[in-house]
Amino acid sequence: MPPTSSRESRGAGLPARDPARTGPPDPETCYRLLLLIRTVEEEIARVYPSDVIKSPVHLSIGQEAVAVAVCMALRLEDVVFGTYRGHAAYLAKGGDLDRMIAELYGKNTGCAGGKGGSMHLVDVEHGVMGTSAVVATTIPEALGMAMAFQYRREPRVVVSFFGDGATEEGVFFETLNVAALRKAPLIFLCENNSYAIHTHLHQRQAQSDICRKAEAMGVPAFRFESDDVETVYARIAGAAARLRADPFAGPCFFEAPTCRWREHVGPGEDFHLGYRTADDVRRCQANDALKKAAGRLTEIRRAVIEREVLGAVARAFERAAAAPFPEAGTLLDDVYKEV
Ligand SMILES: Cc1ncc(C[n+]2csc(CCOP(=O)(O)OP(=O)(O)O)c2C)c(N)n1
Ligand SMILES: [Mg+2]
Repeated sequence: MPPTSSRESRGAGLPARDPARTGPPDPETCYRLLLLIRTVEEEIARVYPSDVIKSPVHLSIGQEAVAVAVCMALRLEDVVFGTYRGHAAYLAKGGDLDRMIAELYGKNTGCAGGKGGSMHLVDVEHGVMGTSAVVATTIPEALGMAMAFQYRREPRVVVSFFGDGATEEGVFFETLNVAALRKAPLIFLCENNSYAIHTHLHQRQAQSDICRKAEAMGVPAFRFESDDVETVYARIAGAAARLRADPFAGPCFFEAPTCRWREHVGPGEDFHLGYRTADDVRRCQANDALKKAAGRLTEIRRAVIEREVLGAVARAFERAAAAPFPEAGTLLDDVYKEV
């Protein structure tokens, strides 16, 4: 059954968001989420060299806008599946901040008990069904959940986030095919940052129009021109409303252009590798969604939100540092889900 709470908790003392809200994106919520994700990831990057974080980290600095726009159009009872670059989707969907940072620290208060790390985030209560280190693996899982909602006639939407690289996996095509056949209430969301590790899309795909691949499998597809929050939000809110109204309305596919500012994995930059230049990234930075969102608020409101977010992030890192590691005897716990 869907969660029953009427207010969505944001964890770590951040104010609740009304999950039933479907109007235009609220500029304060938008700024708060973008700032939260950016601040968390910059703090991860800052502390990473000290080795307190026990897992690889794939930062989404620069990519936050898509996850924020999509998740703002979702309700608490809707769910998302993501990738190892999943901090943004987890936080934007309302995943608990303290439990995420504790997970990165490998602590037993972490959202996966400290055993999953950055690539395996989960917060079922807030509709974050899981992220995975293995490219494309959560795409069929998302379809399974969408088919369950459809079978039970629950007006709930599933979003499957994945990168452009995931569209090269066989399971991507298989999942789109079955989703189209079954008319599943599923939104496929490709965050196209042009790269799989260090290789550009055009060096990997002879036919690199990703929307055409989706359409070839029978899934209507739409490519956003940019990661503008308002535009993405409006389209996704419309798609989600359609799927809630009719769980047999069928899947849809969106491709959103985005830009990863940091290296593929780790806290730094990687321009020395030569696959792209600092100028390429500077061009993306000129369109920073966080700066644009800040510009929509008064200085006073901005200052209030900044204090709130910075305080919550600092507390989350302090709590993670102070929490205990899991007991050795719990190593094999939670390997299988008892049903
Ligand atoms: C099945 C599988 N193959 C290869 C890898 C190695 N790998 C890790 S990330 C990655 C690139 C994926 O790129 P994309 O889907 O565009 O996501 P991005 O990292 O750009 O967010 C690859 C090939 C993997 N983790 N899983
Ligand atoms: Mg990519």
